[in-house]
Amino acid sequence: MELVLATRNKKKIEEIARITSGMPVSVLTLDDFPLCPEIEEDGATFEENAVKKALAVAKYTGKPSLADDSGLEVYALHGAPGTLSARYSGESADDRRNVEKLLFEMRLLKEEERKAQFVCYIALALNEASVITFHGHVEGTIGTEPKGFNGFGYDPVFYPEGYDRTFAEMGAEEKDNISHRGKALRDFQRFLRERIDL
Ligand code: ITT
Repeated sequence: MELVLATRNKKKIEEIARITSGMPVSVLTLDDFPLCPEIEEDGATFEENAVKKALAVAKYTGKPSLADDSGLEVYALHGAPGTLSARYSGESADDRRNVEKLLFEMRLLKEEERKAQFVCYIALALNEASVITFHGHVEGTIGTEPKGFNGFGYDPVFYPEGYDRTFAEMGAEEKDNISHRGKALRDFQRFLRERIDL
């Protein structure tokens, strides 16, 4: 089955390609469709945004599409940065600025107030009208300074529950085994095995 990944985030593409490498799918990206228009992520939830991206790309390409909408929710910040995770620090947001802003917003919080979760929604649009979603999450704690250089986004400050290393201090396989994205994609894999005649 050919699948177009409805994302322009290179790090996500790396993770999705890695986790789906044993599955019977061949992955195309938006680089294969350079004129595909930008999709505005204006949904109130991760699920809405993932569905919107997958349907738009399936419609444009005429092929099944897989979208990922994900982010970090800090409970003491009422779920922020949430669906705004990629753009948390504003117009010129990048991973470093987003982490800096997060640490600043959390500077007065004690250890027990630093709980958070990573959430990932994967939407599979089989065509422009039919879509299925899968999701995964992982609980953890936000550190007080960045640690490690692997991964992307908020990985350097996220300590998954039960570990004393951040996601950015872990190898790819170790993160995939416990991450929100790994869980959602393994759910997607079970669906493929059970429901689609490959
Ligand atoms: P696309 O919409 O093109 O897929 P994006 O980066 O804009 O790319 P999102 O709107 O889903 O994607 O935002 C996801 C953000 O959440 C991402 O930029 C990171 O800041 C954060 N994030 C999601 N998964 C993460 C992970 O595994 N590790 C660290 N940060 C993550």
